[in-house]
Amino acid sequence: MKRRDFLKKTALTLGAIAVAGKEVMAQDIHKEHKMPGMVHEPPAKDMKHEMKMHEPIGWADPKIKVSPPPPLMGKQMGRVITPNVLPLGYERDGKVKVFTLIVQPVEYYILDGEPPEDSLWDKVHKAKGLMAGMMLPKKVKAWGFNGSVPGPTIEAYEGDRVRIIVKNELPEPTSIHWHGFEVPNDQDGSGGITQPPIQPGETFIYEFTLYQTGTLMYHAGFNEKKQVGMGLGGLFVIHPKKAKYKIAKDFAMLIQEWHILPGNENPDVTSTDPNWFTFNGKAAPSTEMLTVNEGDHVRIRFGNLSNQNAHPIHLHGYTWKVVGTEGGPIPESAQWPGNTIDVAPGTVRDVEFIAWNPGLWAFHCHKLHHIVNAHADMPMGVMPMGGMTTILNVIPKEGEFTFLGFPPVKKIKGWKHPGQGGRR
Ligand SMILES: [Cu+2]
Repeated sequence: MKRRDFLKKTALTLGAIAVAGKEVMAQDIHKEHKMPGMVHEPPAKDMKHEMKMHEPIGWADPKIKVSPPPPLMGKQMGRVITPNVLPLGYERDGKVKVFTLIVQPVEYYILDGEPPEDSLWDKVHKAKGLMAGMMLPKKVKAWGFNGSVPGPTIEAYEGDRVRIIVKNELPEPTSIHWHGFEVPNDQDGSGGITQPPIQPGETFIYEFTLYQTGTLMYHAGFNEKKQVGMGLGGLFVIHPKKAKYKIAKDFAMLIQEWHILPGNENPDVTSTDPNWFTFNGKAAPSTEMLTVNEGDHVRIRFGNLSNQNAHPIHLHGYTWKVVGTEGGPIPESAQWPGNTIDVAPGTVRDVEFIAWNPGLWAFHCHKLHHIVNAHADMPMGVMPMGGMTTILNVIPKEGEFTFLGFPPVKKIKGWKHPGQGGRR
């Protein structure tokens, strides 16, 4: 026997002895400690349910059939425009406005890929093609309402009695919190504090009267870090009974952030390093532009449901007035001018201005990490516009819009530059 083979054989034999010795010892210990009725017994039947609770829960439970969006999607008062998101209509039960929200798994695209050919986005997106692979469609397995991420925008009037029927089609319990609403305690939707969580397949009905006005939000009120991170949020606009002035275009934008690794469709909800940033669930260039006519009185409402970051939203070419927060309208004497508004998580900011300055105006978060897509290690080249970026398209009163050739900026007759923007 060669020396090498001898050594190999000896090692194997020694190994076998060691293993056998271990087995003997283990058996002894086992015998010594075995007592009837302890851990050695198979689990009793009534423990089965408890065991099941510890099984990993996925994005969707195949046993739960996901409902199609209710027919009320898209039918609404139609006063607020939520780009990329449909509004939610209501039915009436006497004086009560009845809304339906189905909380469910939603598979959708944060980024649709290249903008449609010859679309305005296609024309503006000059840097496209310079970074191969950055415009690949990005699919995400999110959670949403009525097939939509974020959920549909709900609109109602001050004084309305609303009933919101919430059906849970998630693979785990949930509840819906009415963020900033002054409602009776049992309607707050804090799962585990003000109500038992809504179990998968179950329905819960909220009903309350709206005493406030302004931009509010709704979001998951149970297992929030995960469920809000999975996308469960939406906007709720309460109009005053009587508006003081007319708004031509009233936009609403829900701000969200995500961590979704390249090649992965599942958001990492434990991450504190988001890499996808969305306006109404979409990253540029899949964000719908905000189109207005020159001279329009424009309002834009921002609500932030990000897990982590405040987003300083900036508009080119304009000075706006901040006219509202999550607490409702700001008295005129306390409104303040600006062109960048920091929207912290959980807060709302409403801004207004007159669209006096025609053209295509970049409109984006000013944390520049938040305005590109597909964050990954890669050689730096020209990174096309992405993330929390959109465009305010102010169509001039005279002359046709031509890309890079629109009429020179002119002032509306009688316009005094306020330096403070907003309404005159
Ligand atoms: Cu940002």
